[in-house]
Amino acid sequence: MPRLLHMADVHLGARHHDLGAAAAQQRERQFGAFSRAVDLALAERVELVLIAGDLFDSNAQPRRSVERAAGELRRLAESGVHCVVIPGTHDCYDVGSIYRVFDLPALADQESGGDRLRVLTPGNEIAVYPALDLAVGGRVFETKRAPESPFASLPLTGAAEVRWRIGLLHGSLRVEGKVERDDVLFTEAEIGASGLDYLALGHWHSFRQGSANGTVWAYAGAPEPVAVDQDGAGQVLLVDLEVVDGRKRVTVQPQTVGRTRFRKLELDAGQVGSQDELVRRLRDLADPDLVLDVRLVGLAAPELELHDDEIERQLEPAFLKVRFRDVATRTDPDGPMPPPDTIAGAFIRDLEARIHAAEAAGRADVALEARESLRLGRLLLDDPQRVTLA
Ligand SMILES: [Mn+2]
Repeated sequence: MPRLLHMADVHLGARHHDLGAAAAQQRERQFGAFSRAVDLALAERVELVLIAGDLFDSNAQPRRSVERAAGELRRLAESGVHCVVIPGTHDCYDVGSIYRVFDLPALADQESGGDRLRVLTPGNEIAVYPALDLAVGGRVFETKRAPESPFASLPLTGAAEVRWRIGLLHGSLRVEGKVERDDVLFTEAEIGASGLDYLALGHWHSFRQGSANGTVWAYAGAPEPVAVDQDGAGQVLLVDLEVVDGRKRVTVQPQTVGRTRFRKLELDAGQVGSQDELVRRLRDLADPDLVLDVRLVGLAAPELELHDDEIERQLEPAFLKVRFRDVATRTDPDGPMPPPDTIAGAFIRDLEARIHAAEAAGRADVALEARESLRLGRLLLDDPQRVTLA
């Protein structure tokens, strides 16, 4: 019974403008996950690999990058593993498509004459594998934005006399109230009416699985997060097609190939004495694959002075990414509340009103800033020597 490996959204060659010097490193991490996905396909002896769009982050990639990706795909071809690639939205099949500029099957599969690697293109949207009793069908548009649902004329629905019918698409499943518009959009009802055994999807970067009227569908998600907030990424899928007691059964097993890990940490501000001490404690968790998200909560001593940006900069070399947010409440400075007709009293009332208004309006960022202003202002008014506004 056929075993498939389904991956999507590898986004090779992503620019990562936001990562600065770490951009090249993140591109290597993505390539590494792609390479481990190929390792997994070989180790698990899959018959067919499906790449459901956005293998490349854009259609403009240097030749050496395309050749390097083809080198990984060649490892599959040389081991007799078939592979079907469908263009996505980032690497869409427009006039300048990477799949028009480069002959990926020729680059990856010279030995067997380009037969083991197939790239679906308009009018060439079916790959049939008689030995596996299986066919793969997709829908490829010549524009990033599709003029219609891919199911409007998806091949395979009724075609090809094979046991296993597999769909391969890049686009969004419509979800009421959540996903109602996108470049390529289809509905669960369309999946349910397709008659497919399995629908391999790409576009969403987190793993997600479901079924509709007997068709099992899944988004593999990105093998390595493309951005450091994609904590549902990091996997590829092993898909087993079996017949058990005369009935078809499709089993999807997510397998981790990504290295990026995510950890959310809440620290009690009451346990933190100083910024230096805090940075030392967090440095103990040093891990170059970890995206660490720290929130300081609870009640902090009024004199605890923390600079979020500086803390992030100090910890940066020890982690893949660090986010630090101080949302702790400061205890009031000692002493009685100043009367309302003093500058301190008027200041406090004004800031407290702003905090309440911001919270009522759901503006957590504004409320946080006002709370910090209140804290610093109270310290300044209480003892100007304790705060330096450098
Ligand atoms: Mn994508």
